[in-house]
Amino acid sequence: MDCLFCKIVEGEIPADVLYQDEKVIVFRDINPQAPFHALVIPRQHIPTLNDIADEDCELVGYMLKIAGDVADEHGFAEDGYRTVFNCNTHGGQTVYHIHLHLLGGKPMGWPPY
Ligand code: IU
Repeated sequence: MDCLFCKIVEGEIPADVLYQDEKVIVFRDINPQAPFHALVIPRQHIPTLNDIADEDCELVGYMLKIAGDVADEHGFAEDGYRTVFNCNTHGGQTVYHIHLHLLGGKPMGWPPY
């Protein structure tokens, strides 16, 4: 499958990995939009949020839990952070393997445009 993030999962493309286990990998975004910007991805290939099946719900919740753990480990959980899932064109999704953006280290603006 020609999926960049599956290639990171398989170790075929290098990434700055911060955390990994049997379900997810967390790595630094190559084009950071905040002092801290990482992506939480499932090892399982799920193209978009629209493709999440009932049996994937626990995994997606786990991604959020891991994001909070990583924020805590990097010292910005208490100040706060932004998590984002982009979906399809209007959502700004460019890589079609779901990923949770974890941004921290500065106050975030709202709305996000
Ligand atoms: P998006 O939500 O699909 O737009 O986010 C994709 C992200 O993947 C984006 O922030 C890119 O900078 C990031 N990324 C990456 O970290 N490594 C890569 O090799 C590629 C994209 I291509």
